[in-house]
Amino acid sequence: MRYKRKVYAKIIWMITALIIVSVGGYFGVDYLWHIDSSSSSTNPESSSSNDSSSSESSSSSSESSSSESSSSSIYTGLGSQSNPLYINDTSDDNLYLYSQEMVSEYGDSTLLKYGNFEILIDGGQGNDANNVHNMLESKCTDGVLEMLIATHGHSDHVGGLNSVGLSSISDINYIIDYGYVYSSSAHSNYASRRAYYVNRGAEYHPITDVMANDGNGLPKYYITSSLSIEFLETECYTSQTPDDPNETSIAMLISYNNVKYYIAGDLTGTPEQNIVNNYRDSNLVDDDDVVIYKASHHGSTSNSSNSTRILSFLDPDYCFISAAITDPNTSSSYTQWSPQHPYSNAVTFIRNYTGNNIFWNGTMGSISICSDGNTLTSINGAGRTRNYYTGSGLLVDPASEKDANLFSTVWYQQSRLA
Ligand SMILES: [Ca+2]
Ligand SMILES: [Zn+2]
Repeated sequence: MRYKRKVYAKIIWMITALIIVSVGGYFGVDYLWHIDSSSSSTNPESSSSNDSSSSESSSSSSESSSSESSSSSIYTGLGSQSNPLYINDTSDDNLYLYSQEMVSEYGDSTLLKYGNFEILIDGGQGNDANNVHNMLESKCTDGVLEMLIATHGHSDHVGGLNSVGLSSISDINYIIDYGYVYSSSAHSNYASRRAYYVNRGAEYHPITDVMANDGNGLPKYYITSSLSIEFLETECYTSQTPDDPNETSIAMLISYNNVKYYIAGDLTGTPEQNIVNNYRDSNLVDDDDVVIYKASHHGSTSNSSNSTRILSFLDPDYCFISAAITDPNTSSSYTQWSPQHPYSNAVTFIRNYTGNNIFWNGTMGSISICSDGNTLTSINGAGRTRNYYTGSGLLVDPASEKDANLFSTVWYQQSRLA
């Protein structure tokens, strides 16, 4: 009797389930399609028809994501000079660069913003993820990051590109990175975020594909006809896990008319030399350009970073440095003088070109640089959030140094002139 009742119950349950599945399935097709299209990443055209040749589907994914999200960027083209990616949808023609203050010894996270077009280059260490999140939430207000670039696999560059750092970002249009697998939790966390955004429609290109110029990513994207980002051939990009990830750092030049930004992660001397050789006869930089140089490798000279070869080629007018300041009273193994970044000799090399126009987010806090395409119009700090003390133990007021160049800071007087 009990057995029979069980069988009846089973049969009734199976019939009920069948009805639910078939009715749900009927509506489910429509329902799922709406999820896809409203998530602003999957192209409804290519998913519902068979016209998806790879180039068509990849190009339309960025268009669909932008057109469906009311406040996001307006895309018109594919990134060539005559058909640039973006029409500025604001009246603000300034290009802003933000270098996020780092709390974890060293690290690097830079955001460029033109209208609603944002490019994030690296995300600092995992401990800086919340700071990176705050920067993105306040600057990338449409929640769509047009371009994410991860220069190399080290944790002080990809650690903050995790679910915390990117939590305000709903979609990314282009992801360009080092492309190899690096054995660390920072890399794994970043790779899973990358997969998440690719699944939502991001167009992803490892730098080796970009430089092969075979249609899988462009070596030079025009954002507008006068604003571009060019990936530089260092001859050190690789798809294999490298011995020295620093050497594989993606190097790039962002050009806004005659204002040029050189940003190259932790690049070392050999690829710097290769850049000089490869672009010596080009018009990559001209004499009358205003050149803003991000000190490579947090202002280190290990493995000949920030060599006079690259500096004499670029002839920078301004330099910014990303590394955390260290309290002189700390007992940290990362001591307050050398090897505190920036190194003395790197600063000396760079100063030969920039004069006193060297700015460090360790003393200034997060740095904002504004350009109108002709000149650098302002450079300011938000004021550091880390405490720094004089040798006699007095707190140095962050506000007193937020706009100061490196040479006029207490840190420089104490650690480099003492
Ligand atoms: Ca945006
Ligand atoms: Zn680094």
